[in-house]
Amino acid sequence: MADKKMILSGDGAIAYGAKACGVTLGAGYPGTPSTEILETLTSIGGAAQWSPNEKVALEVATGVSLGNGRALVTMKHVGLNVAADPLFTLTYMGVNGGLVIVSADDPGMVSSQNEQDNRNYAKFAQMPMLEPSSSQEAYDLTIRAFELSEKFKVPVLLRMTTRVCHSMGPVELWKAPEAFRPAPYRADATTKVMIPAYARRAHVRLIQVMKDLAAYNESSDLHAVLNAGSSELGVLSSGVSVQHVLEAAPDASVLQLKMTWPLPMDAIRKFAGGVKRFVVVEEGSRFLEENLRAAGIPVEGKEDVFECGELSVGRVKQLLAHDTTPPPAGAPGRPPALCPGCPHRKTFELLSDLKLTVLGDIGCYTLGVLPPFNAMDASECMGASIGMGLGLRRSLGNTPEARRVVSVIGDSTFLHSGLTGVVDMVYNKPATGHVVLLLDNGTTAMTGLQEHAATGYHLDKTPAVPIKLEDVCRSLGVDHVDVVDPVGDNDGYRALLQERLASNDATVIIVRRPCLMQMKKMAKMANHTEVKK
Ligand SMILES: Cc1ncc(C[n+]2csc(CCOP(=O)(O)OP(=O)(O)O)c2C)c(N)n1
Repeated sequence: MADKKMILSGDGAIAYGAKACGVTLGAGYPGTPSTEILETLTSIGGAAQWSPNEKVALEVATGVSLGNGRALVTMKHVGLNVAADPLFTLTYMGVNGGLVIVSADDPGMVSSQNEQDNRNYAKFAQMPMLEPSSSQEAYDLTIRAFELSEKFKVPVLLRMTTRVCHSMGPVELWKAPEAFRPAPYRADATTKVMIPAYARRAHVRLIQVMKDLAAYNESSDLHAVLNAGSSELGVLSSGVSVQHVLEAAPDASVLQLKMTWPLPMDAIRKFAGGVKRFVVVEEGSRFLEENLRAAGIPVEGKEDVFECGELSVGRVKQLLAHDTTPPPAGAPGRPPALCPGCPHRKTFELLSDLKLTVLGDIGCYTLGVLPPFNAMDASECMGASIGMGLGLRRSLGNTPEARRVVSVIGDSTFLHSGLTGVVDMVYNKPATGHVVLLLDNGTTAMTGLQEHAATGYHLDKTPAVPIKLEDVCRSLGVDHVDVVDPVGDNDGYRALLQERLASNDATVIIVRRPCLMQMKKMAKMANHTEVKK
């Protein structure tokens, strides 16, 4: 019986599911399309925090689970690359309290620098994976993920994609069956300290656990024939693609997988044997197709063009017909741009005017690559601007070109993964030194104005001790740490940048001016507090 019915996004449904499980802590780092999960969790009274990056979030979650608490970890797909180091050993260690990792993938790159398919992480790191196709399933499978995690003592990957994260749908909020009661902490170094002697045993255990999970999946309700249509065409699918298939091929038999690793190979083989034509419809890489082939199940796959971008009803029709005609070009959209009045504009006007070589990073300021600025030479992943700048200076040697190289990074990105770049700048200083522009707008603007460790607030807006960026840089031994206001003292900014570029020193210029959108949000918050008083 449903406790309550609500219209929720997939992200919202995960938060409600975690709350229903009595989650001890949700930890994560913002990233589209995952950000709303923890924002919702905190808004409904769950404990949640922004960690400085995804690796730390997963490590904190590991500690929660060690202490028999339940932990939810959220991130966008590329965040799992950052968290991969603890992840690949966490699966060996196993969990005490349930630990669920949400990877929100972005096929089609609505807001990402690549469209990597994180289903491959489940196989690579050896952990079960669940894939909801709707908000209701996001809620149900979050609860199921905690259950599975505790039953099999492994972390569970809850793999989402943009459409499921952001689409709204009705959700029956049933109560998780067992109220969660944390048990007292008991240390067990033999399963939790991964020295080689213990890790070898743990690996053997993990292989058995994955076999047990495959057997569980075979006989569970986590796969179902949704539309026992004709035996002419049978389609295997998961996630949002299931919805597209039901609409694109209403006469087909459709086998939906909710647990997509380890796979229920016997059930799939049986389904495939009962239809004349057996096709896999999957967004992204050929994860299902290749694993089915490896298990000796003959299957029809897709043309290369369908490895890129999102699927849709129209594209699924094309995929099934092996039709690779590109869709007609839509009306040209308005290109994204820095907001009017954005303080980053002053920096990119300057960089463009001085014709500098700019190694950029990930944030609103990546838009400095576009007209009218055209002021960015490379941008790779969060934190990479500093290392790339140092490497380019090395490559260019003691030349005038080397002196033109600047790294540009935002405040949230700096705390996420820029700090170690500064350590390298001090430790392995290039012959011409280096200049880092740290654009401090007091927020994580790109993903919707989230707090971070230097803003002075937690995720739930309670006050926090702010990390002082200038103190951090000075403590690392940077030769010059300057703070400038790009709007109030634009001439001083230009003169300072030119002076530092001419030196052989290691420099961080903190370019400090609040994001206008953040100022609006803070004003609203202040008014709200006034009214409440
Ligand atoms: C590993 C990883 N995690 C999260 C993201 C999502 N993301 C893109 S930019 C960004 C931070 C932007 O904040 P900041 O550096 O302060 O720049 P701003 O947008 O405020 O100018 C985040 C969290 C990402 N691209 N990669």
